[in-house]
Amino acid sequence: MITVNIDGKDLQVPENYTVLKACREAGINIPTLCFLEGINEVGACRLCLVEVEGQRTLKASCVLPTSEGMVIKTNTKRVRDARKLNLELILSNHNRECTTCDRNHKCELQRLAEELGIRDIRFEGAKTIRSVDTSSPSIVRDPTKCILCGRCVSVCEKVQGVSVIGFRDRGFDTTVGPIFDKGLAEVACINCGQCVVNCPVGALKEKENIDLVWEALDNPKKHVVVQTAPAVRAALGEEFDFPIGTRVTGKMAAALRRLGFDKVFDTDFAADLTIMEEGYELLNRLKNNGKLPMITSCSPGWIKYCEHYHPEFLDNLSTCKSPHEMLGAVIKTYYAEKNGIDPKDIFVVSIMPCTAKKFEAKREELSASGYQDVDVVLTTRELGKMIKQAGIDFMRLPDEDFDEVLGESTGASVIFGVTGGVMEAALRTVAEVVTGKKLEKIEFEEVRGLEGIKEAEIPLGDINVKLAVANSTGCANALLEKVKKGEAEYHFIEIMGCPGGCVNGGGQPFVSDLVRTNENYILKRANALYEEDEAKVIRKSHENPMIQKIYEEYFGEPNSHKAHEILHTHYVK
Ligand code: HC0
Ligand code: SF4
Repeated sequence: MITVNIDGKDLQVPENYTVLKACREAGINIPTLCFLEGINEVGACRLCLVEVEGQRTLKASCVLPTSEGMVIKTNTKRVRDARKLNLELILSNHNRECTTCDRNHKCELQRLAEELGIRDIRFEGAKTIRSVDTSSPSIVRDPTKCILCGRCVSVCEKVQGVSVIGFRDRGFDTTVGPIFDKGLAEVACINCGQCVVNCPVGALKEKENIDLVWEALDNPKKHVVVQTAPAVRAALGEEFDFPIGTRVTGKMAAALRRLGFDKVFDTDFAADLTIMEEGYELLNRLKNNGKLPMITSCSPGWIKYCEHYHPEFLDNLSTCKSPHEMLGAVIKTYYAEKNGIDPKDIFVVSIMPCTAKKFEAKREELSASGYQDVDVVLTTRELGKMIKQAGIDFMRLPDEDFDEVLGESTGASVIFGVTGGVMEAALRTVAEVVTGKKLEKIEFEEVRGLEGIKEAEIPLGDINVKLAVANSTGCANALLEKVKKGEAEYHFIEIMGCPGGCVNGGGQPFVSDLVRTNENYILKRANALYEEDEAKVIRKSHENPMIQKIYEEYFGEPNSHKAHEILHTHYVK
């Protein structure tokens, strides 16, 4: 530990602390725009300036290491004036149409302009003129709002291992985007949206599809069915100022009913169905010398990553469709037949924490009934907007249940939304199927936690099954390289495209850098899902009575011919 003096007070901090970290620990909120801990520590925005005794110039605290006896001043006139000037310069080249901006009230630049007391912008100069990139089915990029902080570039490269966006041109013409001014759809972007959730301003956002859903709801000929992903319930409340980690499952179901959906179903039901299909697929591969390791296939960002960057692993992917696609397919086949509705009149909306699901839903092969399994995907943020547009007072809604039959789910399915959850859910079922005995303990702590890569060995009957779990495509890449080089061997791997899993998906509510300093928001959302699992009466997918019923009535058994036709897919190299 070393001692530093911040604004007249001594503070002990570890030797590797930056001045910014020390100040934040001292309870001083230094303004930042480009900083993202461990990911983008570049000192680009120059808002975190401080005065250091003995130094002539002001220093960017985010990249300044602390040293013994350092005397730091964070609130002098010189510091305040310099920060304000730098913020005005950023604002002078920023498209300030705040009232129509997607990030109105959720913009870190807007908040800092208010906090630093900006009332005039003295330098109204030329503005960067670039066209808005709407080529991607998932993400819209508006360079006129970009502040060149580099957060998206760093996340895409360092966390996701993708690197399809970077700084282009020089000086005043500098911009961020794909190479040669291409659109995001023309490069190998995986649509994960991690650039979006880490953008401090409105330069990156999801492709909004709310109007398509209003149109379907207003069409009396359409039977409009909605389903919600596991991770949405752990974060939707944040859009209505509930504390991070508040579970709002019941209010969400109530809000969807009030929005006018004919049926409110739960993707969790299909997560249970996935466990049946994927669990039996794993057992088949283990018994019959099938391709191993088998790798989960529910995260569409990861699937696109695999197609572009690791096509040699495509045969390792489970052939299961992702749960929401399975549910879409079940709605337009089983449910349509049972209720005498023509699938052409059914409109399926998926509420997902994910931007990549917008792309996934458009894949032509995902159309078991002859029509797309899922018609429109909205993010958690878009659902929040719809609820506000409808004037629904979310806080005061009662808790309601999902609709029968496709709303029934278990604790196993809800933890799909956090890294390790699909693996744990699969183990709960596969272990009981293999041994024929009830598990004494159904929690598999080995695969819990937010580390990028987790490994475990679990005895299942007479084999020790070797498992690995990776979250973020960057970590998936590291894991797969080890497998390729023969340095590691597994039977089953879970991969989720986003760091932490879907709870931190690209479609989830924005969490500012400042809030992240004080709260582990990913862990809080994850814990909300583990709490929901614990609160469920049935916690294993194969014990879901509605899953048993759908096999009896429709599919016969897991991996049957009919199940393959409706619930599975294929990958093209
Ligand atoms: Fe996920 Fe899913 S768990 S990918 O992370 O498997 O997006 O929440 O909906 O489909 O169930 C996201 C979350 C899902 C799917 C499920 C899976
Ligand atoms: Fe990179 Fe993902 Fe953003 Fe595409 S969506 S640019 S892959 S971070």
